[in-house]
Amino acid sequence: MKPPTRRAPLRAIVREVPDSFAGALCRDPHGRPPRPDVARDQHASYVHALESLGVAVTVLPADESLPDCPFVEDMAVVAGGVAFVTFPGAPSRRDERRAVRAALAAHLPVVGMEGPATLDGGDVLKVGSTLVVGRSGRTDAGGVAALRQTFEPLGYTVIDVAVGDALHLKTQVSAPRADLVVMSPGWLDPHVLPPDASVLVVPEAEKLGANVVGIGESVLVAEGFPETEKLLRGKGLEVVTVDVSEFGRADGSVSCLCLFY
Ligand code: CIR
Repeated sequence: MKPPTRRAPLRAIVREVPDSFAGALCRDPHGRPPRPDVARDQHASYVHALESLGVAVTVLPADESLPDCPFVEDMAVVAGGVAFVTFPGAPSRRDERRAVRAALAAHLPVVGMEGPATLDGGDVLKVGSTLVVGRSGRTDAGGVAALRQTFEPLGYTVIDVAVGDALHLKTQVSAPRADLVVMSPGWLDPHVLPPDASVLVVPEAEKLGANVVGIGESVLVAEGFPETEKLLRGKGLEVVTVDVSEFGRADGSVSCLCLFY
C-alpha cells in the first residue's frame, strides 16, 4: 500500500519550559545548566515563528516533575495519519508521554509501544515514504521493530542505521521537504535515502545546523549557521532563524521542540 500523500504539516504540539528545566538531561557533565527563564523567552519566539508560518500550535503546560518536557519530538512519530507514541530511552522522560498522547488522541488514531524496547522520536527521520531510524543510546532493536511493525503496513519503508557519537540520529540530519535532506558530512549513507531526495551537506563547522524544520517552502534554522542558511536559500527555501541556544545546553535543537501532526 502506498502511504497517503503528505500535506503540509500545519498543526504542531509544543510544551512549555518548567523551572526544573535547569536539571534537564545533558550529555556533557561539565556543561552549563540551561536557564529556564532564558529558555522560556526563546521558546516564546519559537512558537511565534511557527505561528507566523501558518502553523496552528497547541501549547501544552509544563510539568515540574518532567525537566525535559519541552522536547516533545521524542514522544511520538506521526506518519500516515497515525500517531505512534514511543517508549523513550531515558526513564526520567517516560511520563512526558501522557500529555502528548492525550493531545494527539484528540485528532488521530494513536498506537503505542511498551518497554523494554525503547525509541525516541529524535531518532526517526521521515523522508517522503521512508523512515530512517537510528539505533542510538536511546533507541534499540526492539524499538526499531515496533516502528517497523506499525508503519510498514501503512506503506512506509523503514531502514535502520547506527548512530555514531550523538544523542539522536536527527542531531545532525533533517528533511525540511519530502525531497530534501540536510546533513553533516558523512552523517548518513545517501543509499538509505529515497533516490529522488537531494542531499545538502553542511560544512563540518556547522554540523549542528543540519537539524532544521521545514514548513511548506520555509525552513526554521538555528541561529549561527550562515552557510547552512545559504545552502537552503539556494534550494528556494525561505529561511527563518530561531535562537534555541538555551535548549542546546540540554542537547536539544530546532526539531526537538515541536511535534507536527
Ligand atoms: C534528552 O537528553 O533527552 C534531552 N535533554 C534532549 C532531547 C533532545 N531531543 C531531540 O533532539 N529530539
